[in-house]
Amino acid sequence: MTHKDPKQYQRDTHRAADPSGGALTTDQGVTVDHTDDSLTVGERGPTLMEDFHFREKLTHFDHERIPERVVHARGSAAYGYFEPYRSCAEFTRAAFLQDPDVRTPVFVRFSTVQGPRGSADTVRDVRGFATKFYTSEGNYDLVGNNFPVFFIQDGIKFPDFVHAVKPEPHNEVPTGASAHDTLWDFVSLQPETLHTIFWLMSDRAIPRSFRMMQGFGVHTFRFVTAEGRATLVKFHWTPKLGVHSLVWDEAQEIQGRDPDYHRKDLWEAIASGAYPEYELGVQLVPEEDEFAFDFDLLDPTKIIPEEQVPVRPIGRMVLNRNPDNFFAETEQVAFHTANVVPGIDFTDDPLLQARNFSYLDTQLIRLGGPNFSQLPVNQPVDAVRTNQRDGHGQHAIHTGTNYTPNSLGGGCPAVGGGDPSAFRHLRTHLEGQKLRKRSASFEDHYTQPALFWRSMSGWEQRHMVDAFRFELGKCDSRQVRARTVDQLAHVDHELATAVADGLGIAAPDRVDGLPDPRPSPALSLENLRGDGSIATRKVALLVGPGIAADDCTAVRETLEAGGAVVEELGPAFGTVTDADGKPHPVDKALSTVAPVLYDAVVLPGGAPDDEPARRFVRDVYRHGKTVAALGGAASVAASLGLPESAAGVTAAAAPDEEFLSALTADLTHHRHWDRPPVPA
Ligand code: HDE
Repeated sequence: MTHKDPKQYQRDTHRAADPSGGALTTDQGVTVDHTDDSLTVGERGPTLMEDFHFREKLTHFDHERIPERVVHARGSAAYGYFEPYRSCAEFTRAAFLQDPDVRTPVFVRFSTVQGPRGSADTVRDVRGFATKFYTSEGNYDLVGNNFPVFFIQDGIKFPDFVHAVKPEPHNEVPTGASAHDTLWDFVSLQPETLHTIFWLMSDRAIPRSFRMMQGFGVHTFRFVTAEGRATLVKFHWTPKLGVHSLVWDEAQEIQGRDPDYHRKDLWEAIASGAYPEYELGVQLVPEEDEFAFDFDLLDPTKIIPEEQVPVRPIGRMVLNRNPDNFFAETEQVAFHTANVVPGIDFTDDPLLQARNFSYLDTQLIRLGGPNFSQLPVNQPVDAVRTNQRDGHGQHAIHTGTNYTPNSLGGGCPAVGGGDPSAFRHLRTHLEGQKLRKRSASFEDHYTQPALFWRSMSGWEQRHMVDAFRFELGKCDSRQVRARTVDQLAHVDHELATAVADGLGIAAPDRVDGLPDPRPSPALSLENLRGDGSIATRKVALLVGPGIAADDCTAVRETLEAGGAVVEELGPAFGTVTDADGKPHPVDKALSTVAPVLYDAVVLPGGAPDDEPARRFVRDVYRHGKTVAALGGAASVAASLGLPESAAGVTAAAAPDEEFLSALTADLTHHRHWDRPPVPA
């Protein structure tokens, strides 16, 4: 088995000199004797131009920033590997999809779309899920999102859409939010946005973790075999831990309590060895079946329901290494949809075609010139031999000729005419008139939003209605609100009426001939629960003076054995005195954390019964999370009015097996929606 990671070896060769044990130098390698005071004339005098260390230090600092990404500016990333389950030679010649014994290094960047680099993680937004595979045949970038569809059908509308969703131009408000007039104005006038808007109003837009969300290539791509046979393909990433979300109220609170919530979650999971894992699946459609669907496979606002074309698992990806330097790696990574390898090709999806232009273009301004592929994170692991030369940031010292054909350089680098590993664009027959016209096959904008809506469970639908009411309620324009409700009425009358009701608008008239699609159960979070493990779930144990230490130990041991992360929260850092008079360690002071940062709370016997503890338990319950109480603490839970019989609430005298397995099962369930409301 070849499990050496060539990307990690390559990174080592680029690492800056180890600062430990060495002296501070200038950029020229000259040792510096003093860096705290500038060179001046007398102690109070002006600074001298000849202070080259001062000038170099300030100049470099002045130039530290580069333009942030125009979209997907806020991101977090990790290295890892991909391995196929078996050879996919039947569908594609792509080298990284052939041998289950070969691991291909990857770099994955997750992101939000709307907000700037410093915006909060848990906003309602699409999440980017971009993967760079460093394959033996060059870099392959699968630049996807956590929704399988996109807001627009043709890339020429991208600047319009992004201008509408970004903060409004006059006052740069709101940051990291779609709840404002310009976005909904655009949506109400451009019904092709609706399907993706439905995903945006669903719980998919507020993931619990990057490790608990799906990823999709969105477009239909092509696989190509060694014989040149093509198959249409859609890519799906599915997390092993299942797909889980936050509650909107919780997501908003986390924006203040811990704006780096997803970034830290990814980092800490990898640092602790709980490596995030995703399965790669494909939906394959033979070329001859391209027109067998009641929508166009080139239309990126449509999914292929999984019940129609099942997802075949083809491999898995594990993220097992945090980057060493955020700027050098996470910020400077440059993805590009046109980075494909032999065996993977494009379709004529007009959004994909536009992306194939835009990603190269954007790197030129963002990374300052044409040599960004020489940056360590972007470098392929196979050899690069081009005739491209010079330009800003050229790091390579090229030798030999720089043109083709040549005889003086022995004809090198050779153009791989006969080389079977060369990339060859799929030969396709095309003819048509030059025109600007959307295909009639792209016209239906209402059936798939209806499909999505109908596929949601009761609680998912309730959350969507709340989300529509919230977002539209933040719009000042009455006509924008009314026009959007009108659009919803073309999808589902009940939904439109419920939203209208929340906005104080009259229920819309019934639209004739509403779409009537069959639901797709694969779309509901109810059916995406993953492997059922409790790994990395965060559980708070509330402790204080007189705590039953044995309860804490029993709960801790059981949950940690399942991979959960348990933190004991006390009145202050240090220790509390337990029921036996012994010091009991506290992991964190309650005042430094918040209930929204945990998946469950457990009250051991003797747990504090004060206002901060009660507020904590009430909030955990209110957000549908697991609550468990032991010994005397069970009466604390009861005194809060939490019904013992409510879903996800467990109380017992002692941490016996029944209690511990009920607690574990409740945690596995993630959230408990069908509960009586929180007592006043
Ligand atoms: Fe992007 N997109 N995009 N996009 N996109 C960028 O590239 C663009 C689209 C996606 O972590 C930019 O390097 C156009 C769909 C991700 O670095 C930019 C169109 C999907 C990322 C750009 C789309 C995506 C980007 C900004 C319509 C899901 C972050 C900085 C034609 C399948 C990658 C950059 C990272 C980033 C253009 C539509 C996903 C400007 C023109 C559809 C995950 O080039």
